[in-house]
Parts: sequence; structure tokens; C-alpha cells
Amino acid sequence: MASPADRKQEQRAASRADDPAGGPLTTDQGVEVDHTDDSLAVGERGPTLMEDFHFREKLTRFDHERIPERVVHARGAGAYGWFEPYESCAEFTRAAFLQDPSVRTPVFVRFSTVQGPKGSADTVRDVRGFATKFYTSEGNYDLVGNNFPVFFIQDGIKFPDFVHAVKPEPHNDIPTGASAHDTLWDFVSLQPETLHAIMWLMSDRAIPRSYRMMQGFGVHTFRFVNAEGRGTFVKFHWKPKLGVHSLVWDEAQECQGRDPDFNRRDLWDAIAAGEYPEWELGVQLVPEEDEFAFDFDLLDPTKIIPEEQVPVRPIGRMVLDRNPENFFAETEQVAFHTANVVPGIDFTNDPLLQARNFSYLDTQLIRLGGPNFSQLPVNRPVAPVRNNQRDGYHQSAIHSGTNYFPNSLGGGCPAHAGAGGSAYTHHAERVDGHKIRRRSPSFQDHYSQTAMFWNSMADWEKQHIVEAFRFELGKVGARTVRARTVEHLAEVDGELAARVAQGIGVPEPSGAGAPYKQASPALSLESLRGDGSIRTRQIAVLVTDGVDAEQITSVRERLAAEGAIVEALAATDGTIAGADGETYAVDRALPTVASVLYDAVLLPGGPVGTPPTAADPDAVRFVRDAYRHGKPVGALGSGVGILSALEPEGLRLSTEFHRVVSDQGVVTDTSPGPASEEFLNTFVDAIAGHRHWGRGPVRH
Ligand code: HDD
Repeated sequence: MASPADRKQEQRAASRADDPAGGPLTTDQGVEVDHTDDSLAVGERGPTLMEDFHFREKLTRFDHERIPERVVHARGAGAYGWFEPYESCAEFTRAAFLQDPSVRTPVFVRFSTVQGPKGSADTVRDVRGFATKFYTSEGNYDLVGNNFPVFFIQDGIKFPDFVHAVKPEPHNDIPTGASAHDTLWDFVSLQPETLHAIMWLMSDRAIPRSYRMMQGFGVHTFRFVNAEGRGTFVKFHWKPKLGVHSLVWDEAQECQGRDPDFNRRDLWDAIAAGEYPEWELGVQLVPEEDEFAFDFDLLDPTKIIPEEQVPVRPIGRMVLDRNPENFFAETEQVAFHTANVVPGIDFTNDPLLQARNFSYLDTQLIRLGGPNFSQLPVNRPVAPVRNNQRDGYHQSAIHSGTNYFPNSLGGGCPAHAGAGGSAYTHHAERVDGHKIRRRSPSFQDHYSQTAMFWNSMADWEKQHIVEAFRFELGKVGARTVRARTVEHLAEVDGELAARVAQGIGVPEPSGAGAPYKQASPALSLESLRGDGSIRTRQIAVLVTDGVDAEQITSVRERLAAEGAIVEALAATDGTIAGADGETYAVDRALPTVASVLYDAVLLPGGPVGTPPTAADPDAVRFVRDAYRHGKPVGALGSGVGILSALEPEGLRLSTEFHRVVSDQGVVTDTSPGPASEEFLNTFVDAIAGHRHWGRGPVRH
């Protein structure tokens, strides 16, 4: 990858070259401006004049630059790309973009956090939004999902309550981008339907390593409809090619300071470097006649269909290959809406989905200042738009002819598309019932799938969940809220409740609920390792004068060949002198980076006995943090010596010399000279393993 500074420079140059105007500065009216650094005034020290139209226009435009941020999902990052189906899905849906493997449909995807404002940090504990706009030949289709397959509430009428509870508290606007506070947990403790999503929130899914390494879910049960009008229930899944990987909580918190743009930058840099992220779209299909075949309600958005029960069938892939030109114009102004559907995709009566179908259009009207936001380039369909909707703020089309239907003066245009053709027709579902405000009894079980999630976790995932509950509830001032939450956890799993209670100073609940045994192995990160490659992993090599350059070169070549990004870090930027007397470029100075910004670290040695970096406290801290966070650590030659700094952390250094030793992702070889094939293979495997959880008393 080019360095970020180089990339920025190239980009600026490109945008200047692409500027169709290319001429001098003008006002919004196109009048050329000779001077924009001083306002028009009476004399050199006199008052500013009202008639300085350039000054007033410039400041007025500046004063109006902001639009309201999204009430939720305010912070996000977007990218363009394409989707292609693997084969025709005509058996289930007539959606045109799911028919022909040779047709690529353009997409725009926006990833986001939910709670924090537009300027908050990326690596907070939160759900991540995963919203995709497909610009299909039949109109725009928006799949507005999250990286959790379940939601916190069952009926959209509770959305304002939930969002008020999780957002910063109203009196002091604290905390930013965090759920660890009283009002959220008060709500949770009184509303057990939140518990399943809360388990996901306490899991490592809520601190993704990268937007490129997280799953996406449509959450609701939707409906496919084929050309014969037959409906099939469908749940949508995005699976990342690189696998699902997460940070650890200690690291996520440090990242918030070291690089608040961690996820946003990662997405941008990968696309800029041609490392295009890819996801497979999968569907779980349930014939309409099986609607009641499950022990939960398909309309309940707090439930999943376990993949072991209904397998996820891959139907296509999506690749993101272009960064936006302008954050505001595209990522900020993109307007998603669950009701943007195309023929062949329909809704169900999930009450959360029904509410969303109202809320998104409503929110865009206020956020984007009127009804014409679908004319903005990022929102504009590629399919032609013809209707009698007119005028309003920011109308940019110049309509002519008649503006009503039916008409004869306009030749009857635009005419009805006619049923049965390419027009959207709503699935003719029969509904019948009394008008009531009542949750269906089939929505009442809040514990069994919550327990299923817990049961499906590996031991280290369970440990992280317990630690997350302890952290979050430990920040809650109201002891009654802590205790009430633990009572609910006892309904899920007695051991979970006891372990949480022990950490937060509340009594362990005496009774436990029903012992739920069900597990779904597909939910564990252990089963989501992706293609097993190390592509785009960031590897730090700590170097100093006298380093064995052959070692660095051998490792760099191999890791680069595997698609990883290797950066040489030294105490200062510039160059270092290798043991061979040659000078070598340094990529970054250690004080400007931190271990949390890398996936693994390598310590090369020098030809003499002293480890080259052990004297540098920044280097020692770097290695210690990498070790504590479960990251692969490689050391060669005398570089192994620095690892003695990890012995208080529980590392037991091997006493075997001149051979490759691998233990819990720590790979060493004290041999001098270039890294052996065996070392390289073992180190690459350790990096592919992402994190190593069996280490001693480390900080997760
Ligand atoms: Fe929502 C934004 C995802 C429930 C109301 N939502 C928004 C975004 C995502 C989701 C990814 C950001 C889109 C973007 O990048 O611009 N929301 C979900 C999922 C939900 C969900 C997966 C449950 C399954 N949302 C939900 C409910 C309501 C809303 C129940 C209201 C009844 N959501 C909104 C909103 C937002 C929004 C207020 C804020 C900004 C926007 O729409 O454009 O209308």
C-alpha cells in the first residue's frame, strides 16, 4: 500500500485534474473573484462594507454547511461496488437483479455505529449498521441491515424508548458512543425482549476489527415473490470473505484515542490499495406453508433461524471497489429506506419492519430538507423515474407537460405500468383480525434463544461476554438496576448470571431459570474464519540500527506475497543502518503509532547478542500490548530476547535454541540469518489464526 500521505496527495492532484471548471474562483452566481483573503472595507483599518457580496455569500454558505445528523447511525463510512448473483433465483423471486449471473448491479454500502454522534470514535461497543443500496434496473432496492441478526425490541413503537435509553443521558449528554450507563441498563432490566440482542452487544461482534470483517443481516423475515406470485419467507445474510474478526475490549478502548477513525480508515485504505472487500449474499428460505414450523415466530425480529435448522444458501457476491469522491455528497446524503423494494421482494407483518417502513422516509424529509432527496446523485435510481410528483425544496428537475393523472392533454403519460408486467405488485396476503394493541403470545419467549447464543460460544467468547457485562454494569450507578439485570441473566443461564454478579458486587441470584441446552455452532467466531488468508493484515516490524536486514527482507517478502501489509517501525522516522551497512527506510516512527493499530508484530534480531529494540520503552510496550491482546508475535535471532519482558505476563520462553518454537501464537527462532521456511509458515499460520486466547493472565 502507498503511504497515507502519498495517497492523499495523489487524490488531491486527481481531484484538481478532474475539476471540469479548472478556472479561477467565482461566486455562486459565476462572477469571477479576484481576492478572497480580505473583506471589502473602508480603508485599511476601517469597517467592513455590507456591499461585499462575496464576503456575505461565503460566510452564509459556510453557516449553512451542516445538515442534521442521523438520529441513530450518525457516524458512518461508505463505498461503491457491485453485486452479481451466482445463478438465477427465479424459482423464488422475480427480482431482476437476482436473475442473471452476467449482470452486475451497482451498489452503495454505508457502515455505521448506532449510538454515537457523527464525530464519535469507531471502535466503541455498539451494533454496526450495514446498509446496501442496489441500483437495480427495476429501481432502487435498499437492504438496511446490521451486523447482528436480532434487534433489541419487537415493535417499532418502542424504538424512541430504546434509543432514548441508549443515547447519552439527557441531563449531561454523557456517555458518548457508549452503552455503559444507567438509562440503557434500566431499560434492559425492565424489557427482557432486549436480552438476545444484548448478548450480541456484549460479545466480540460489537467491536469488529474491520467493516470488511463483519457479517451483515437483514434481521427481519422478508418475502421473496416469484413470477407466479408464490411467496417464500427469506432472511438475508452477508458473509465476509476475509472471515469475521474482532478486537478485544482493552484494545478497542485504546484505539478510540490512538485512531478514532480506525474502521473508517481501514475501509478507505483497503479500497484505495485495490484490496476490495467482498461479501457473499446468502438466504435462508422458508416455504410459506412452514410459517408455523418453528418454536419461535418468524415475525419476531429478536429471533434467528438457526443455520443448522435452515442452511444459508449462497446466492451472489458483492465487491466494494470505489471510495466516494466527497463524504458529504455521498456518505452523508445517502438516504436508505426499508420500503425501497423492487418487484419480487416484499414485506412481512413483522411489527418492527412495518414501523421502519414509516420511519425512514419521514427521517429523510427532515434530514435532507424536503422531498427531492432521491434526485441527489447517490440516491438517484438508474431506472427511469416518471411521475406527477412535483416541486418542493431543492427540486432540480425541470418538469414539463401535465402533472396529473388521468390526463388526455399529456397523451395520458405517464400511464399505468399494467399488472403482471414489470410493475411492483404487493403480495396478496390475506389478513383478518381485530384492531388491538397486544403483543402476540408467540413473541413472549425472551430467554431460550438468548441462552442458545451463550451456549454456542467458545470458552474465550464466554469470558469476553462476562467481562463485557461486568464492565457495562460496573458503570451503572443504580445497584437495583445491576441486580435486576442479573436476575434476568439467571433466566438465561445460571453460570452466566453468577459470573457477572461476582464482578459487580451484587448477590448471585438464588434460583436459575430453565436449563436451555440448544446451541448453534454457526454463531461462534470459531466457525467464521473466512478464507483463512492473511490478506490486508497489518504487520509491524520493530527495527533499529544494526538490525539483521536479511531477516526483515525474508519475512517482508513472504508476508507481502500473502497479501499482508508490512511496516517497519523505528524510534524515529527516516532510515536505519542495517548490520550489513546498508540504509533501510523506516515506514513510521514508533511514537506515532501503537500496537493496537496492527494485527501482529515481528522482532528481528541483530548479528550481535543484544536484542536490538529491548532498550526502547515504546518497543517494549508495543510488544507487551500485542501479547496481551492475543496477537501473533514473531521473533528472530537476538530479537527473541525482548520477549523476556513478557515473562511477567505469563509467557514462558523456550530454552531451545536454533529451532522454530511456536506456542499460543508466539513464534520464535533464535537462529541468525534469514527466516527459515518453517518459521515463515508457522508465523503466517499464527497470523491467520488472528488471536490466541490460551495465553496466561492477559488483558482481553
Ligand atoms: Fe434503523 C437508520 C438499521 C430498526 C429508524 N437503521 C438506520 C441505519 C441502519 C439501520 C443500518 C443507517 C442507514 C444509513 O447508513 O444511512 N434499524 C436498522 C436495523 C433495524 C432498525 C437493522 C432493526 C432490524 N430503525 C429501526 C426502527 C426504526 C428505525 C425500529 C424506527 C421505527 N433507522 C431509523 C431512522 C434512521 C435509521 C431514524 C436514522 C437515519 C436514517 O434512518 O436514515 O429512520
